[in-house]
Amino acid sequence: MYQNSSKKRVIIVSNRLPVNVSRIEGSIKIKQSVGGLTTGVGALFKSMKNSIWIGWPGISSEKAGAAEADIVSELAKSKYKPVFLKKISIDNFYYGFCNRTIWPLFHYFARYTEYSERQFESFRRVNELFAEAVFSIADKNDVIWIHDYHLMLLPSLIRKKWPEASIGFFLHIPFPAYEIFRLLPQRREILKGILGADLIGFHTYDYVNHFLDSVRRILGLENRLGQLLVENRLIKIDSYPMGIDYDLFNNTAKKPVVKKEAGKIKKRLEGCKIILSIDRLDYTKGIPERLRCYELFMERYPEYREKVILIMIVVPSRVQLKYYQLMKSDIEKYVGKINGKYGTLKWVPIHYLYRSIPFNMLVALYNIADVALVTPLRDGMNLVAKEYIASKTDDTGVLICSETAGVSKEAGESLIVNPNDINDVADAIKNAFVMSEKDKKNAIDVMKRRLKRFDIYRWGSEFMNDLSEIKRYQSHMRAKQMTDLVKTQLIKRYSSSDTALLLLDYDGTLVQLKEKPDQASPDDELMTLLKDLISLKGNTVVVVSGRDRNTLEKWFGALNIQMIAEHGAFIKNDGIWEKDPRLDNSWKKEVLPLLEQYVDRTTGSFIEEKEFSLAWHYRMTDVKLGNIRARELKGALFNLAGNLGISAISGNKVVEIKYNFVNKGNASFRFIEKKRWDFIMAAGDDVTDEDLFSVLPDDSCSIKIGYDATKAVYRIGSYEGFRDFLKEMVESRKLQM
Ligand code: GDG
Repeated sequence: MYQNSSKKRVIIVSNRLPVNVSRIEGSIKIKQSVGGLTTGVGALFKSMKNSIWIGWPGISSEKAGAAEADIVSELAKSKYKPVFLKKISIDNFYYGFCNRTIWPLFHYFARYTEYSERQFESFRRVNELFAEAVFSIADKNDVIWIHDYHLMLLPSLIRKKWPEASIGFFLHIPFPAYEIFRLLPQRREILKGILGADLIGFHTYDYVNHFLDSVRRILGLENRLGQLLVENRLIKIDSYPMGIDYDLFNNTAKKPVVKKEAGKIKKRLEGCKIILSIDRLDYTKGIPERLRCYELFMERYPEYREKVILIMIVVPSRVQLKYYQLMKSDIEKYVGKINGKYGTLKWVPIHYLYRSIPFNMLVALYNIADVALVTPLRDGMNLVAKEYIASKTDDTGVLICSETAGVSKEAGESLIVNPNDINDVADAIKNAFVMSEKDKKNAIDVMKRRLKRFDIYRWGSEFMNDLSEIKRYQSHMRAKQMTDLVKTQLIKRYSSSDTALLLLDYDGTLVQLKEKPDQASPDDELMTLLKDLISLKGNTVVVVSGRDRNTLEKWFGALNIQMIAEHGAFIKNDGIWEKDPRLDNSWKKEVLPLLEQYVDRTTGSFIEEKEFSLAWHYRMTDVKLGNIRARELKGALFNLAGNLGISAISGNKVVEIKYNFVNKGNASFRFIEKKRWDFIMAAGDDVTDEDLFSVLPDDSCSIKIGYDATKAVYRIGSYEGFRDFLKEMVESRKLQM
């Protein structure tokens, strides 16, 4: 059963409500609608307490007319809140941007994709309408779960008004590869819209990776293990393969009335094996292509004629769109052609139904079908495949499934085909019929157990629990965030101290990180700030850097400042540079050739040779390749490292190699132990600064710049924020003097 650890009220928001409202001769008719989202989320919704579902009821405002109020109160009985749309919005938003732009593009049908600014405008306006509906019914403490591609701007619209809201977003269709997604003129707005959520879910890891790839290339945001920092808010992106209500299908299949129905159909088709095909009418489902495969199967394996029947159910969908009407007539012509070509007086190869069928009949068909032919050209998940398996009570039957449907990732035991390879599919049909009963049973049994475990309730619980987890993590992060109150207290402590030690990392802490290290030289503002800090009585300022001593000397040599260079290989103490006596360069000749190989293999990367360390920089490489190579390089260095006493550490787009004993912590300790300081502060932005934080006495003030995990006690989002803090420190101390 569905379990939500947070116990908060859940507001489900999707384009369509799970019901379809119509007005026939003045009276309101409410009918269950058909579709994957309705079936899956619908089951979950029923099991949620206090939940509300916001969506369009399938009727235009014009048609609803004076009955709008009645519809609202009728739907309220089922906890549905309708959002009424005018006909023009339905045309431009639903039949326009949603179904002429996003749907084809996200399913890799770039050639069917239309681009219209007017339709996008309508998309934006309808998303705003949905936002208003959310604000009118929800409150900030509710969990808001937004579904699917129609509402991709909604997460950020809600976030803008309610910065702390708990927002989940789930995409039911594929998220395409970057090369496809980039074709969309509004790609930035769409990504930013989705990123308003705290948790973003997809059916498969492929879609997760495609999304993260697009975010990285289009918005320049780097993820860390599926987590992204968006305007100081940590969000999570993960895969949640949607399940079904397993027990509902399995138990329904065992009901006497369903068994009776199944028996009747079987009797009518006696002597024939049944192949089942069920889809909404859509070009992504590959219905004409499937017919072509069945035709080839008839041609190639004539022994099966009169022994097999294809039951093809096509459920009407998006009938207003011209293309769908054409597709319907093409399918019907093709069915007629095959039936005419192979049919006999006693037998028709295809039983074709263009309508939706009652649930019990659907389950009866799943139950008796020898083969389910699920060969969409592209499908986010495909629940039909899962429902077929769950409805098997005698554990026999074969699923043939497209590799381009999300479900194939969880149905490894089925016959997986390339839906464009008609030979492959025709042969798979034949193989399904010659498969041993034992193999069929084994395959069905394994898939059934998996579906039972990861059912729709587990899917909902996992998504909701991860959403509350990420909210908890966000508030933990905020706890470290330096508040105005903490700032005031720290500055007070600092300004009343007689001796203060300030240990400051350079790149990313005092200046912005740049593509090339030599571009990050100190600007006038920073030089003034450092001079001010040094001039204050009792202050000792140490720049703790991984940079070489010559660069640091060039920049800061004229100031009365202490310095740590190359992570501690050199220390400038009271004006004199000292070198750690244990250092030598014997290891470099072993490591340099390896680094050179990585430079050759990774365009844009380069080696920086410092006196006692080496750094491989990859900030200017293709991000994905750079990250992969950095991991490989660390692996390759691992074997050398143990023998040579060196270690490779990852910094910000750099891998640094140096002796183990050289680190910012050991070097800084020389300054810490010099005297009894009244106030110690250390600030840094990357992993090498964690060594520094770990040697600080307990009452020190440690500040992490940025949002990665840290040992530091406080956090400031950016180097600019940290400079402001330093300026305040200077001002307050000046006042004390
Ligand atoms: C989208 C994504 C993703 C079908 N015919 C009848 C009927 N159905 C029900 C099935 C099933 C649902 O409709 C179809 O679900 P799918 O998953 O196959 O497809 P989409 O509607 O395109 O759904 C898809 C899904 O969202 C969920 O995330 O899997 O990839 O495109 O549940 O049982 N139900 C009844 N009569 C019918 O004739 N009663």
